[in-house]
Amino acid sequence: MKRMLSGIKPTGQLTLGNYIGALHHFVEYQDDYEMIAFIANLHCITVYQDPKELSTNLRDAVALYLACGLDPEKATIFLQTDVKQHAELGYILACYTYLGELNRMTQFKDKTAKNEQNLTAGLFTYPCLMAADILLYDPDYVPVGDDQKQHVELTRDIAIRFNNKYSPTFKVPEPLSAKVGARIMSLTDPTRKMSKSEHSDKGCIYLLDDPAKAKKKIMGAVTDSFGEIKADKVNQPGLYNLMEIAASLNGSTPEKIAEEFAGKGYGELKRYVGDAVATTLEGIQARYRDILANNVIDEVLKQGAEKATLIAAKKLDEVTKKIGLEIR
Ligand code: ATP
Ligand code: LTN
Repeated sequence: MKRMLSGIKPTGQLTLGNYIGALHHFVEYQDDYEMIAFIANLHCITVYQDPKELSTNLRDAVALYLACGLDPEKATIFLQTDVKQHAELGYILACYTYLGELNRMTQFKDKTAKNEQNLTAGLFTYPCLMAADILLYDPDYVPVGDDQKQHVELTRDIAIRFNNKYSPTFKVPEPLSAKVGARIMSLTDPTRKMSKSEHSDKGCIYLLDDPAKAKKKIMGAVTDSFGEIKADKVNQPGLYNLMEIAASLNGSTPEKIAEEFAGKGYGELKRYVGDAVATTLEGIQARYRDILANNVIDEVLKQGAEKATLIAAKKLDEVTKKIGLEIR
């Protein structure tokens, strides 16, 4: 069975973008692949987090992994800091990554361009930790949203470099992102990614939003004044984004939805999308409440960390030996 690995960093509450771009695929893939899904808590602190909020978000993220349908019997689910090898290999791989490569990472460049103050070294080197997260487990595929593809490309370069310098050690993984829903946009500004770090609450739907409130956000989404429903991502990005949301949730495509709604009003389309979102959230939230009530999270994480550590420890051992870090 081929292996797949991915992670989410819950710097806030998980969003519909996380669900459509990532989580939903983890669930789809768990039957046909050996799925490893972790919570990237070390990545969260590249930007300051309130300790109480962070801790709550981590617990919620695990509960939401399960509520969205990840099954701990099939998938390995764990918290990054429970497997100490991530941080160690992250440091090692930073020694095989060039400053120029990190300087080219768009996520970091965007933050620098925004003139954000006090950017940390952790934020700069975070792609090295992400490479470690991946390479410890030799996955074949890494399912991610569009914004993360560049980091997986860098991971491939680091793996190839290390393999060439020593001997084959890491599997070179492929990024995997879906044709529909790899980049869900903000409801208030369809040129920007729907993001939990966004300032306006109206542009982003959270998986724990009240379904009626989520529907309202969809009804208030920015569209355009053409007055005609077409699947035109370039000229009608707001409308296209709404169709992409519904298409991802209902297993359709924006083009098919545009055909169905041709000649109808934007309000009707928005109601359809809003219903699809509300139904999805209701299902997830009902399971989320059950999971919290049943106190299963600690046990899931314990078992996941045990399974993950077996793989990670073996790989790190191989790496440290090859580099010559051990005294024989
Ligand atoms: P932020 O939302 O704060 O920018 P992030 O999206 O970069 O955070 P994660 O929460 O770790 O960070 O993202 C987890 C996964 O969800 C990644 O694979 C990411 O590509 C995907 N993802 C996040 N937002 C979206 C979106 N709007 N559309 C599609 N996929 C997304
Ligand atoms: N960097 C990712 C989260 C992440 C990840 C990973 C995804 C950390 N490690 C390994 C895939 C594989 C993010 O910010 N979205």
